[in-house]
Amino acid sequence: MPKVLTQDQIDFYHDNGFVACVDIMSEDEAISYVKRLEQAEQDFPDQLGPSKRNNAHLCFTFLDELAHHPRIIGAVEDLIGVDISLWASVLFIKEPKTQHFVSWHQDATYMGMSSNDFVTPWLALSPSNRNTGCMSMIPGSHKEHIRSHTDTFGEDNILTRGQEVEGVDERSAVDLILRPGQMSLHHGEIIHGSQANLSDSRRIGFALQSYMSPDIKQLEGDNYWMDIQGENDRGPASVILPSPKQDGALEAIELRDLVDENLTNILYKGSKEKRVY
Ligand SMILES: O=C(O)CCC(=O)C(=O)O
Repeated sequence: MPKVLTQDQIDFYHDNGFVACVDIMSEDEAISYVKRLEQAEQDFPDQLGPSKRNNAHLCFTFLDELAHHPRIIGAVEDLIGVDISLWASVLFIKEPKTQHFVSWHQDATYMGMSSNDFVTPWLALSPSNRNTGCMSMIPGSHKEHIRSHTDTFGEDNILTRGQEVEGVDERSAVDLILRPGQMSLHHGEIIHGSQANLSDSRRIGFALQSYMSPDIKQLEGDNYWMDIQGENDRGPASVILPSPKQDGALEAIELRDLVDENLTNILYKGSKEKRVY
């Protein structure tokens, strides 16, 4: 019996490569997380700015809480089974009335995994809709394997390399409209992207990128994982990352810097250019 998703939602994910509008928390609770984010941004401006949005769950307790949230993990378990580790996280924040967008891409392209059958929950902490720049998915594209990507390094493109799949038939795109506290889940090979935030408020999404079962191995770089639940023997060369005990502790910041450096080496492998996110 599934824990959080319905059988229809599970079937929809496998057929289409995503599922949306999964209720995780109330809107008020989502707003309380935004308040904690804003407080942390004030207290630790160097640790949460645009160039420091990867793996912030390793130094901020409210993000670690989300990484272990029972409803998020329950939904992930419904899709990939009981043994679950987390590879990385990204805070996708689009400031009001900015041109920042995410080009059509497949997450797994540069992650260097032995299999791309993994899942990314994306939790909306603010309204995510066409006006604020929600994600859009190309249904079924996770069944086509990895397509060739061009690195654009476009100024307003907030993906690492600005990598882009060409020739996407946008007419089939589905916009994922979420209220604060709702989540979508997407497959490592689905083609997706997002447009600019035209609204007067921030669009804040927390992507847990990605949860994987232990049979999926990291083939590039060093092996850093956070154990979430179940049996996750990842071999002697892997480092199991601890949860932060308090916000912005020096030890946790140093560890996160190490993990981010490794992530950069993996995501920019073979690239001539490197950006700071
Ligand atoms: O937040 C966005 O607009 C894009 C996020 C994304 O591409 C992802 O979570 O894989």
